[in-house]
Amino acid sequence: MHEQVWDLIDKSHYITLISHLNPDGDSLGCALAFYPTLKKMGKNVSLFNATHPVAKKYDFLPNFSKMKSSFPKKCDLLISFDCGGFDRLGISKGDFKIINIDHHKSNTLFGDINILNFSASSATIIVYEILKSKNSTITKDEAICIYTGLVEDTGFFTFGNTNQIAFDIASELISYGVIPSQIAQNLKMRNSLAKTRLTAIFINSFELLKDGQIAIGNVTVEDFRATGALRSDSDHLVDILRNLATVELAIFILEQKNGGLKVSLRSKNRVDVSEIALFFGGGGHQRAAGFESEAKDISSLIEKIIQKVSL
Ligand SMILES: [Mn+2]
Repeated sequence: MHEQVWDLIDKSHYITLISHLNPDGDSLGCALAFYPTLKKMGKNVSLFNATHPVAKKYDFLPNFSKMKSSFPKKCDLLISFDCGGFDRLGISKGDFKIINIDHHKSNTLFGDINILNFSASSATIIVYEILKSKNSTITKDEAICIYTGLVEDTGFFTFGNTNQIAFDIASELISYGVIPSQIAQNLKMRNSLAKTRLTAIFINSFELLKDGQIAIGNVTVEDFRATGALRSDSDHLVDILRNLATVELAIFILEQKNGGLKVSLRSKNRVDVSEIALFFGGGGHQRAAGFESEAKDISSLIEKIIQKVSL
C-alpha cells in the first residue's frame, strides 16, 4: 500500500499537502511531517489550508510559516491528511490525483489512493509508518509534528483511542528528539486573555439536561466580537462540558460568521456520537464527532439532536 503512495509521488511534480478546514494538530502535524521528505526528493511542494488564519498555537511546528491560504496554481497531486471527506478541505475539484490518508471511520474514500487505518490513534501515526517505509530515520522536526498529532488526538493519552501502539510510537519519537514537556507547554500553556475571557462567558451560560447527563453550550459571533477571541479559541470548550462528572454527552454549538451552526459532539462511554453526526450529514469518531447545520433556531436543532440519543 505504501509503495503505491511513493510511486504516485515519484510520478508527480507539483504536490500540495492539504489539511482539513479549521485544522487541528493532527491534520497539520501530518502535512508538516510529510513536507521535508518531498522537498528532499526535489518535488515542488506546497502546504495549503483553506482556513485563514490557522490557529497560532501551532506556530511552533517546524515549517508552520510555509502554510499558505491560497491554493497553488500548479498541482498534479493532492495529499489529504486526517480528513473524512473532500468537502472538509475547502477547495474545488481539480485536475489532480488525490492520496487520502486518514483514520476516520466516516471517510468517504475520495482519493485515487486511500490509506486508511481506523485503529490508528492519530493520522500522524499513519504518516509515521509511510515515512518510515521510505526513510531510514525520522528527523527531530518530523518527530515533533507526528508527536503533536498523537498527543492531540489522544487528549495527551487520556481518550479511549489511547493504546499500546500510541505509547510505543511516542517512545520512539522521544528517541528522535521530541521533548514531551516542550510540546505540552506549546500546546497547552500559551492561551490568550481573549480565549480565557471567551471560556468564562461559555462556562457561565451552558445548560444541563437529563439529570446532568447531557451538557449543551454555545458561543455566538457576538461572544467572539466582545472578547476578541479567534474561532480556534473555542476548540476546547466542548471538553469543558464533557469533563463534568455527570455528563455522558456534550453538545457544543458554534455560531459561524456566515450564519450557519457548527456542532461538536463528545461522549464518555455509551453514546456513539459519530452516528448522530452522520445522521446530520457530518462525521467523526465514536467519542468525538461533528457536523454543520444551516438551522436558524438553536433550540429546535438541540431538540432534534436529543431525539437521536437514548439516555
Ligand atoms: Mn485525527
